[in-house]
Amino acid sequence: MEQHLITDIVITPVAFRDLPLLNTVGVHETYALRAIVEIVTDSGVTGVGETYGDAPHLARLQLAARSLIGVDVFSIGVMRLRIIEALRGDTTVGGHGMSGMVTGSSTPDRVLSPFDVAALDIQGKVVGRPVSDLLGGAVRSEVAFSGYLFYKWAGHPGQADDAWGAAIDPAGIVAQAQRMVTDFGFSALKLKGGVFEPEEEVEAILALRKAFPGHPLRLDPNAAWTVPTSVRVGQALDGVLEYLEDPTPGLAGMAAVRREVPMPLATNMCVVSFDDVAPAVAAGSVDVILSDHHFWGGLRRSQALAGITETFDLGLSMHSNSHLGISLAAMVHLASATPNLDYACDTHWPWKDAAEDVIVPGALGFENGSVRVPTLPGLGVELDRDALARLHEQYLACGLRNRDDTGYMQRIQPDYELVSPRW
Ligand code: GKR
Ligand code: MG
Repeated sequence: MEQHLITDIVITPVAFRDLPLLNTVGVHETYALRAIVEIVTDSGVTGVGETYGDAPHLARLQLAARSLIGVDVFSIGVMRLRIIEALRGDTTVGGHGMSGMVTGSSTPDRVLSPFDVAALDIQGKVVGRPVSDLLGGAVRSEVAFSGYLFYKWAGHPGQADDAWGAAIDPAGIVAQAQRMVTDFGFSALKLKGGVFEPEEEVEAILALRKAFPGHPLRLDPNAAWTVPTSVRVGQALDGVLEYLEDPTPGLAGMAAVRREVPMPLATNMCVVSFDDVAPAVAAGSVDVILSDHHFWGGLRRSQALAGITETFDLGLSMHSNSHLGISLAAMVHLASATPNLDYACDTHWPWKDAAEDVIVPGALGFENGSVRVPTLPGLGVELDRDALARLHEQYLACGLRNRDDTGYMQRIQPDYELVSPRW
């Protein structure tokens, strides 16, 4: 039996330009950080993965990488055990890549994720099959995504306006949605809320409903509301939302809201690891779990989550953060091979400058809001070494080492306070 033993792992932090997207903890900084993980085997095959680029996470990736040398890339179970062991003495904190919005996810799973993806990329190349086949086979040839709308400023303070311009009221959000639907063809829309008074965000959703009568709509304030506010918003949007995402903090709060609102509740904040699932089911906190292979331990463990949601008759959708093409490829393979993925997946893709990526252009594209599942062996994307070097230089030059939406906001508006729930 031929093995493919890991001989080298290279972790490269990169930065790509980001826009001033507002959320309930602040605003996106001028650059988003990611880490690109390359695994090399003794058979000369290379695989790639992508994850958060925050400094403490990079340190944990390095720790994990050292423990994986000599492991066969077909032994992802062994890789996981090695990573758990390598992180046992780790005392670093933070660096979850989410600016404080999600902190309870499992650290070993978050660290395992890019290695799992890179190992599957290699496995696919070795056997000559796409990653979707290794996950049980694609049940759909294209994966639908939702248009992810953000309140935003016209440009970063001190810089020229960006191409998207400002969106700080219902008219601005509708205009943004129109552009997204025209450019990408999305047939579902999600608004990142928790930024303005809840009533204003209800107005924005109602304006979207009027402008896009056939598009499923979602609203996600990242737990910015108390239980009574969440109930008020949920009832005001009866019949309008496909689901309401993380209106309020915690399993108990979500359960209380869920009893009083008519639409399903979804989460990527109160169920973020396998440990959270049983208490959430027992409390009746959510209807839909938003999976995310970046913190659920990679593609295989995300499939385990899909089995759990099926068992408990929960819905399954997919969360995103600012990301590059390797992550998009991984998301598409996973989604294609997950029969019970019931909703269009989230993606931050439109917010990225199309010219900035670490993969050779052309492998992934949006048509009618969907991405065709790559059919080449592995992930079906190729690392562009010049682009990787450029984005790494950008990382070194930009000076950012952690995602800090709140700190950036406070530099711009010194009286800005982090409050949860805010309304
Ligand atoms: O990019 O500001 C953002 C989002 O708020 C992101 O960080 C969240 O993790 O998209 C995410 C969500 O659905 O909560
Ligand atoms: Mg969310």
